[in-house]
Amino acid sequence: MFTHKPIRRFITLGQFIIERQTDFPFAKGELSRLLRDIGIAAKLVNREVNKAGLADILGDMGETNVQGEDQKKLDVYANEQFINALRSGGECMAIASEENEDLIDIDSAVSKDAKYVVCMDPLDGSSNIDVNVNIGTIFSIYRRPEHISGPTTIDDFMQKGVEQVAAGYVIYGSSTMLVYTTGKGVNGFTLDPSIGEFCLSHPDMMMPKDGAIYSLNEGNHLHFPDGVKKYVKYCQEIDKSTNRPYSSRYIGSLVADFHRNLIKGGIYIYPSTHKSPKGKLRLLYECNPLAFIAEQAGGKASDGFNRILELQPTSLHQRTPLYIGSVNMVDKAEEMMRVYSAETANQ
Ligand code: AHM
Ligand code: MG
Repeated sequence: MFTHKPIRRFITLGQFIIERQTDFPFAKGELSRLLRDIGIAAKLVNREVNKAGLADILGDMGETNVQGEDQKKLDVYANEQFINALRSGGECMAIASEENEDLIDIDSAVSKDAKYVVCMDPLDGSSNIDVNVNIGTIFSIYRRPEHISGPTTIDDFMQKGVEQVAAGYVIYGSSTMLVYTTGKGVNGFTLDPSIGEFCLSHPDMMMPKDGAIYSLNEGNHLHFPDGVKKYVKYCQEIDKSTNRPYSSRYIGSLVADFHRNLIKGGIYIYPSTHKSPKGKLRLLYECNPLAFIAEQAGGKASDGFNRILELQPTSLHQRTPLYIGSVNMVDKAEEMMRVYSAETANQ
């Protein structure tokens, strides 16, 4: 007798966003359209990332960004693609990008009723572009605060991470994935190149509460706070009951290190150092969005002492130390910071 195998149902990112729209009783589809626009830009950037070795797009542009770091051509391309997608989508009123010194106001007829602002790091891990190692995009979406009206100002962006309505990242790697949250769990979508769609591949992602991977730039060891030095030593000690020693893995692309730890369990640390008392990473573009995802997946994100999502931003390009990953590992690192580095808490 002829039997039919059940046809596996693919859920594309677009379908998923529409299905989940009902999670927001007051939403009229604006946030869904905004996420859709980000998904489209991600596909365009993915196309260029995949041929970066071939095209003239690879390499230094000979310019530096606002943080004084080398800007690669692909950074510029990604920045432009995301800005263009958000500008033409009509739901975004302003953008703050790691690559632009000032906020980008979207003042167009199509965006006149827009209510959302977007923070983004269009191409994270840029030092890995030339060497064919994973890079990513990180984004974060806020609604304009009720008490603010008139033209967009920096005040629209000075919201704590707890106010995010959505956040996500794209990882360009052996396969390209988009992972996002709207505060109702975390879902991951893998780009199927044959149909050009992100398809739901990792529903309801949860971060293991414990892990056996620690991830930080040990080249800076001498400059770490004592609490971090003690935590690294703890990771390296032998103790079978807690699976130690842990493995050290550091890709140098925050998105890639975070993504691995999200799936396998682990901790990523970019602490304050003597050279950079506020660390390297940016609160708005990198730390808040990943902290939102980490918490939604059952993980934790801290600056060593305080919850990342409760830090009050005071400037667009503000930096903060970051301890993020499996909850028990972040708890342990925080404990070491409290015991050995309490004096750095208020720096
Ligand atoms: P970027 O946004 O300019 O790429 O910088 C952020 C990156 C992170 O992705 C990565 O974890 C970190 O910087 C690596 O820095 P370092 O080389 O100091 O370890
Ligand atoms: Mg970055």
